[in-house]
Amino acid sequence: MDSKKIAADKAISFIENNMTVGLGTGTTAYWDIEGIGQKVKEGLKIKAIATSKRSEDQARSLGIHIISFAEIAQIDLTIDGADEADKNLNLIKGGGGALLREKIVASNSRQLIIIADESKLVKKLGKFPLPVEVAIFGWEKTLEKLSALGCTPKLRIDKSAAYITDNGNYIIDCSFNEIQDAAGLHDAINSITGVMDNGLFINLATKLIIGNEAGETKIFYK
Ligand code: A5P
Repeated sequence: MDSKKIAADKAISFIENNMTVGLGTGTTAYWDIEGIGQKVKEGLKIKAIATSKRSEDQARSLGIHIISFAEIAQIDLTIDGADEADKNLNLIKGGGGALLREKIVASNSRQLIIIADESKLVKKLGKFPLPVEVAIFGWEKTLEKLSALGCTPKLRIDKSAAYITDNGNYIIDCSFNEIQDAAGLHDAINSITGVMDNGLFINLATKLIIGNEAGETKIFYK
């Protein structure tokens, strides 16, 4: 069984009729959107906000009603993946390049359920290079300032050109190996002019659902 789908199916069981739901991005969130599409066909009534153009396209193709922030007060529940998660539910996200929209959606959600396979659960965050979304203008100087925080920064490349986010920015992937003070690092990175946001999600997730190949799930609560 696909562990990512197992986790996604469990998360979908927390969706109720008439909720506004945030849709994540990535190969795990893919299963969440597929599953929600199926429930909508069976009669579930929800409105959704997507964290990327590709998730929005997938959702629309399944008949999920997509709305904008202008139409709602708050999102009831967002389901999204992660690149790393610890047991305190702090995360690294942005491997798929959608971190800024993901964080905007997450920070406007009453609940954020993170779904993942077992490989994403770590003792300490940082092995996965931390994605940082930066303005294209002056990115070389922003990279130097990120480097001064003790990482090896690398401009993300996609098919031999710089990767451009849905928001028209670059991503710099920062290898720290091990992050000691995730909250402090989050704030230090975001205080650099030219940085839009970084992939550390601190105190945002309310549940972490880990799926495994045997079809079981383990849930960690905040
Ligand atoms: C997208 O920008 C990310 O934050 C994803 O949620 C994260 O990279 C996990 O992706 P996968 O589910 O594809 O591993």
